Amino acid sequence: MSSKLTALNEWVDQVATHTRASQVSWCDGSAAENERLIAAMLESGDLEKLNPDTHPDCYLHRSDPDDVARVEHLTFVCTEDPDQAGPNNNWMAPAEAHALMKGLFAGCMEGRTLYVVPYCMGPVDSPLSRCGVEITDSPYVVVNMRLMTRMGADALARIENDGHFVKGLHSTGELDPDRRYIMHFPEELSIQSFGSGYGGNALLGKKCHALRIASYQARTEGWLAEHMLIVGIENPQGEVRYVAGAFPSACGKTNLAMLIPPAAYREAGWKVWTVGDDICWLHPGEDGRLWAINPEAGFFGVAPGTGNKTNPNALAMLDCEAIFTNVAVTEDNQPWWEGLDDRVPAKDWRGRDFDPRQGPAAHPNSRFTVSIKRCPSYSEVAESASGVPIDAILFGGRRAGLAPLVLEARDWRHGVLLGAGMASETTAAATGAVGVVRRDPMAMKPFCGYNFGDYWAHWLEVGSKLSHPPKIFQVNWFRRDADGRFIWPGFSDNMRVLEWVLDRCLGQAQVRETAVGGLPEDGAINTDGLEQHPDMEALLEVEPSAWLAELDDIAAHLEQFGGRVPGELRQELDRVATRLGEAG
Ligand code: GTP
Ligand code: SPV
Ligand code: MN
Repeated sequence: MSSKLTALNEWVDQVATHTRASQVSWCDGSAAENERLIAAMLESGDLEKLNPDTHPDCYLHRSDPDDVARVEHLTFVCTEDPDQAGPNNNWMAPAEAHALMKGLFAGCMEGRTLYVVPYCMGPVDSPLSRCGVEITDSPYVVVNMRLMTRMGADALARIENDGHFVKGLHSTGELDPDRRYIMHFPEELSIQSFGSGYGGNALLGKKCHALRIASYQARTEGWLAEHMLIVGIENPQGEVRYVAGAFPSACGKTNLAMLIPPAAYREAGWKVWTVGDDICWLHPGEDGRLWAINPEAGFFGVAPGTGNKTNPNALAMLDCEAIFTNVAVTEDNQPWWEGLDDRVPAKDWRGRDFDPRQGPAAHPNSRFTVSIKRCPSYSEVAESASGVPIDAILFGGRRAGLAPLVLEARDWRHGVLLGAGMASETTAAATGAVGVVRRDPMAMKPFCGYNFGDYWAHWLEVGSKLSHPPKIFQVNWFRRDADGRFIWPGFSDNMRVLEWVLDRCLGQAQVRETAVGGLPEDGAINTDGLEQHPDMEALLEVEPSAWLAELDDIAAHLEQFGGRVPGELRQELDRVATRLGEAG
């Protein structure tokens, strides 16, 4: 190994000694290595083979029933100064966190193999990409990282070139929820995760590196690391425009990223191109626009609700070379989840005979892992070193009331306020109560690696550098009627909102200015061909008294961040409140 990799080798040796790993295995990302790992996991029971006729090379993993989602209360940002982490994060002093983790990791890999997983977030040849190395004792993590990132030999070569990388240390430990911590040390560019084998807790390239650590780095380097999908919309003239969208976990990013336009749109020549479904790194370009790359190479997507009507592109990519975590299976061993079809599954996510009295068959946060290249709408530009230029940014939440289907920000500063003021109903993506409205600014509440006050200031700062900033919109696909039914059809019909958004970017579609932002004029959202005519009045309703109360609540939320909240943001909030008061 070259001298440039000395630091890496020393770290691996040190960890192997401390954890008393029986073997060290450097992962090259090859197909042969993947096959060996899968064979071993079939042997150990970590994986089960799914029906090879219907789902060749697909596997099921059943996680520990107490380890099924991200654990926000056990996730920490450990900076010297607690104000650096901010009230939006759990904080622990670095020395204390290191001592705690050292104790947990001591001897934890005895009898186990330590895998060294070099990975690159973003195209290996892009200056915008960043590398890391995850040490893990979980072969499940290795095979998932191979699908989710550019993992192996190419990444290692880039690390050798760069001379630096983010250090991630992971062990599943005993999967004891009382001995589980996800620690971030942004000042050291390192992560330590113990006691969970699940998704965002264990695949350290994803939320830990590409969001928490990257957002911290991005702040000092002048860019943004965001919880956003990236989608390209091609119009009948063949022009492609790119939209980025921040929606909280399990609020529709994957679905919007690969939507199939309604029939009339397809016939007219509209196409949708998938660039990314979860994470987006945004860089101001020399042309004054904002350019985006997807640092990931695969999807770790929500299974429930994925069906032929809602997301046919996802189904098409899931019939080969996919890993399913905590889904149910049918009699003939096909993966199954609620919303897939009307078959009755044989076994639930825990492997028990399915009994509806014991709850849903698939865990509500059951997921699939698959390479982005298997997506029928995959866009080659996902490999572009410079990324794609963004025309519009969407901030979306899951809100039964209040938030209209779509709302246009007056300008960047107002858009930052819309993002900072986001709230959404909690979902099964994290442990804890589901369906509770909470503030989730920019969909980054669980993922921002530093103080939200500084983060909003940074958003304003980035915007001030753009001569052609994207237009910002708020969207809500989840408004409900008095009976609790969604009043917007959603999924492919979200194309109708995207069309209006893109027309607005060209200054074309009709808008009605209101105190809280721009709403589509009557008839400006195309509803032709919908089976049921949606109640557009209800979807676009902005109720002044409810909004005044909301603005008060947003103001109280901002106050938690005290002096770190940029004055401009407070002034913007006052302006909106004043306009609303005058209008009322
Ligand atoms: P993470 O991977 O957790 O970050 O989530 P995500 O934002 O990618 O969410 P995803 O697209 O997987 O959607 C989560 C759930 O919302 C699924 O059950 C979807 O079926 C459902 N969903 C997505 N889009 C819509 C929509 O437009 N309308 C409705 N009613 N449900 C939707
Ligand atoms: C999310 O919870 O937002 C996810 C899944 O995308 S995880 O990788 O577990 O964070
Ligand atoms: Mn996510």
